[in-house]
Amino acid sequence: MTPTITAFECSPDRGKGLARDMRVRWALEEVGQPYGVRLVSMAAMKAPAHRALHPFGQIPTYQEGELVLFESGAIVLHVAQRHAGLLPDDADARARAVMWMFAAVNTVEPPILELQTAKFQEGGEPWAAQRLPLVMDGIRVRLRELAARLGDGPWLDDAFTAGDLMMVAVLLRLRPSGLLDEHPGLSAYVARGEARPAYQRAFAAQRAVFDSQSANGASEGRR
Ligand code: GTB
Repeated sequence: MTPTITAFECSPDRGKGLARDMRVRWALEEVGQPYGVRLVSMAAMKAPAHRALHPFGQIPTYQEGELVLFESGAIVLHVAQRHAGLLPDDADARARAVMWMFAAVNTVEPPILELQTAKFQEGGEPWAAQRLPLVMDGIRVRLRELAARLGDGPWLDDAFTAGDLMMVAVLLRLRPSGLLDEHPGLSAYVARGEARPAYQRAFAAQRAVFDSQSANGASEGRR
């Protein structure tokens, strides 16, 4: 059965592939599973029909027959468990891949989200200039630790897994800040992820949505 995911009708990132449908698209491309995409507006996301799928009124969601999932990490894990290609066969290596997925969303992503909040929601506050360097330093700590673990290796474990997919997707959001450039090893790691043909196909698919919406003159505010 072909799954259907949801994505922004009009992504605030203007087609840069930073919204969380991108990691789901990438996972589906990695395993070779065709999928459909239902685009939702900001208003439709908060309407009862969408909240029936996603209690928090967000994207992405994933529907496959009777199965409805939200949370990008849970969706990627589901895809990885259903299909070969994103989780190793060895039980211990599989557990480590899942561990890295959690590390991406639970340890590395939160300080990165804080930076978005500090810049875009709190940027106008009188204390913003003092808070921003603290937030950036919090991210620097995590990047230093992650870079130390990655070392010279191409991936977090022996081979590319869903753990790398999630980690690269999380780190990509940092690129505009310049913080990634402080760690050439991490920059190269992210670039390796982006160079994967499956990433390229996923990126092109989400970019095509933005291009066609732009051609139609659609616009929505940043969220
Ligand atoms: N924990 C959930 C998950 O991983 O699936 C978080 C889902 C989430 O935050 N979805 C966002 C959303 O639906 C889109 S990805 N927002 C609308 C709302 O909450 O009302 C977040 C996002 C938004 C914009 C950019 N950007 O412009 O760069 C990047 C990422």
